[in-house]
Amino acid sequence: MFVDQVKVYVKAGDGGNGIVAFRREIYEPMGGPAGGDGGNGGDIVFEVDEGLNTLMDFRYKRHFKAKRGEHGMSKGQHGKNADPLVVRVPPGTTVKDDDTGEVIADLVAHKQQAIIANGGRGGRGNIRFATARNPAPEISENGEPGRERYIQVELKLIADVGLVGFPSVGKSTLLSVVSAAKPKIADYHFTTIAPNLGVVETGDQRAFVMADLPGLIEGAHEGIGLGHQFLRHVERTRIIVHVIDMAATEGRDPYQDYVTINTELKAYDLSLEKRPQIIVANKMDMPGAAENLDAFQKKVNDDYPIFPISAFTKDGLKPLLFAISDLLDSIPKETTSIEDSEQKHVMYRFVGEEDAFTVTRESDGSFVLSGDKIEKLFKMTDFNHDESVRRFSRQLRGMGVDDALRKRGAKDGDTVRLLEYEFEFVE
Ligand SMILES: Nc1nc2c(ncn2[C@@H]2O[C@H](COP(=O)(O)OP(=O)(O)OP(=O)(O)O)[C@@H](O)[C@H]2O)c(=O)[nH]1
Ligand SMILES: [Mg+2]
Repeated sequence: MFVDQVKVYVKAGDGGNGIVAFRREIYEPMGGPAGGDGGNGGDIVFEVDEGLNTLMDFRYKRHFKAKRGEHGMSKGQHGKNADPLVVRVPPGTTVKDDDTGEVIADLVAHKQQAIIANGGRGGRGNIRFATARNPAPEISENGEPGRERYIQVELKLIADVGLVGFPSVGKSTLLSVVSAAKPKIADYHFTTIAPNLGVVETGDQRAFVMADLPGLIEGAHEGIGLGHQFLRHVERTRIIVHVIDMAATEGRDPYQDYVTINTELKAYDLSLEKRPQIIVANKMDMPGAAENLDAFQKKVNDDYPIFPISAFTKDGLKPLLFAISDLLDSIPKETTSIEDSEQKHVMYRFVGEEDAFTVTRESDGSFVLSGDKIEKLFKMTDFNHDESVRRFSRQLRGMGVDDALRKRGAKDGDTVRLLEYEFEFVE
């Protein structure tokens, strides 16, 4: 599977609940309030790890949940905040909200972090509700729910390795057998007309991105054939894998092919001569290929390693992939430092107002309340204490919920639903 975009579910931790508690001392049988606040829920944080270069880790895990904050305790003790859940992503990862398409984070530099979903605030304990008029309140808040959302994680794949060579030497065939990419393969020239990318797994936790490029021919640097516009892709790859038809299927001399392609690369951009190169002697399953390889090895005087393979029978692939991975490991990547990228944190922003509440009416005559703000208030209310419940009613009245219900025709005794709970409308 070729992963460059995945839909992921994240849920930040809920805040811990605040509690109602009172001091109990020998000389003060009903002491002051002593219920502590809940701890904050854990954030979901994405952090760049330059050691990664694909989104493969998301293939198996697409749900991420952070821990909730600890509940408050008696004697005014606060619950502990939960640690953030840190998810590692490769540089170049973009995160978007799946519903709105809003870009939440653009992660480029090693160690750069972004909060993808904020943990809920801890609920307040009853100490915090004490006033001169109400010194012993029986009110506490539940923790705020952590943010949950679906996100699109995207990675623009940049090829580490570019496959170059004459048309029909087997570049697309090679890509198709080492990755999940499905490029078109055929025995006529210029089958490939646009680069194909594939993620290659070596089987030892390493992976790299391979690009199959359109075939090059003599004069490519001057625009002959299709190659020219794609030579710029070669420019950006860290390694050139030079594929040669060692069976000389089309009657050309393999060594001459090799020289011609290298001349084209150099004519396009001098620096390509210094780009690390690995030579792939393909089509070794064909008669004559072994003799041609002998002759090739005698003539060639660059010290690039040569790997005899058959993309067709899949012989010789493993050593080739390991050699490519080892070579990639030895070449430093161009990376962006945190100092370069403006800020360490890209914080998520709320777009627009929270949807406060809406009233709908069901066929059985009951009224249904829904909306982010009202649902959050509800979840943060501790219904074990009358005072908390009264506070909730006041908050609803403040938001205009009672008026809205009345406008929709609600009368004393009617049923009002919110989430999975039912209340009675009281005038
Ligand atoms: N016998 C044999 N045939 C191969 C091998 N690899 C590729 N071929 C055949 O060679 C032909 C060309 O293969 P492609 O993979 O399309 O070649 P390409 O280099 O991508 O060609 P362009 O896209 O035109 O540049 C196809 O008919 C393949 O089946 C091999 O290892 N052995
Ligand atoms: Mg091809």
